Amino acid sequence: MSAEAQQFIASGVADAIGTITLTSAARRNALSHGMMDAISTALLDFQTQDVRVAIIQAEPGAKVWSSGHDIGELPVGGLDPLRYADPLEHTLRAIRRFPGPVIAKVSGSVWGGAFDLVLSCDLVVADPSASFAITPVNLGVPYNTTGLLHFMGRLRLNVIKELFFTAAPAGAAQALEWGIINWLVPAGEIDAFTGDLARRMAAKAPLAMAVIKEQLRVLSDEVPIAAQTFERLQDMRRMVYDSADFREGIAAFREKRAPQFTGR
Ligand code: LCV
Repeated sequence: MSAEAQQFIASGVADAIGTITLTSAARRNALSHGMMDAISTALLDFQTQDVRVAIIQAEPGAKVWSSGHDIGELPVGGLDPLRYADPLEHTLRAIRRFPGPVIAKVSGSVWGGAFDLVLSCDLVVADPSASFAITPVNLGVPYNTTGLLHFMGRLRLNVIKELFFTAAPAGAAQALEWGIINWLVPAGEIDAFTGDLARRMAAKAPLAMAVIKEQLRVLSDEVPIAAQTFERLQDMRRMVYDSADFREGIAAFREKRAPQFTGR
């Protein structure tokens, strides 16, 4: 792993199971371009080492699993903040296309784009300290349509709307009830539980597993919409990311104050 990547993650392989640990605690594991590139590269490296199952985790005892997209790297002033080529979107695609199960092992709080990353993993195992918040309305960000599809592929519409419209963290028990997580496990048992789950899947037929995962991705991600509809939605998103409210949301975070949104 490059010295650059080591600023953001640690990774290792044992018994055909690859583990990526987010280690940028000082910035609450914000999903910076550097961290996203490191995760995408680690997933590619796993494929050269016959890794069958991957686990993405924070460091033991982390209070924040990830604080989401690095707000300082969100482009302000006429550029789509969540465009297709954004490193975070590239990493989400890398997770969804990894030819084997990717498990998100979650302790601590998950924010914004990190929630999308967790839902892009195939399974989620969490301990009682976990919480999940999706936050575009805190910043005035026009979430991307592909990202909304990620949520629709996992959660009920009324739950998605409550999560997006309140930006309130869902605690671990609520996350289990809403289907955000597969398993809620005591903190002292989550490592053993997740390792056992990974080993059981790693022992199964990898070719069948990889093809079934890709079939499910295509069936859930590749939803056709009319070109005109997509362009209309993009125009609506452009109105949002060109708005004074978006600039205010970013400025308020930077100045550590509450935003004052005006609807313009
Ligand atoms: C840059 C950060 C971040 C960060 N970026 O520690 O979903 S969308 O559409 O909204 C999408 C665009 C997205 O994902 O947006 C990001 C959404 N994330 C958030 O809204 C969470 C922002 N962070 C926080 O609310 C707090 O940092 C939490 C509650 C996560 C942790 O609070 P805590 O008091 O433990 P600090 O806030 O003191 O953060 C420590 C340092 O990390 C920076 C933060 O600015 C601070 O840096 P300084 O010491 O230089 O002030 N930081 C945290 N999150 N997403 N930088």
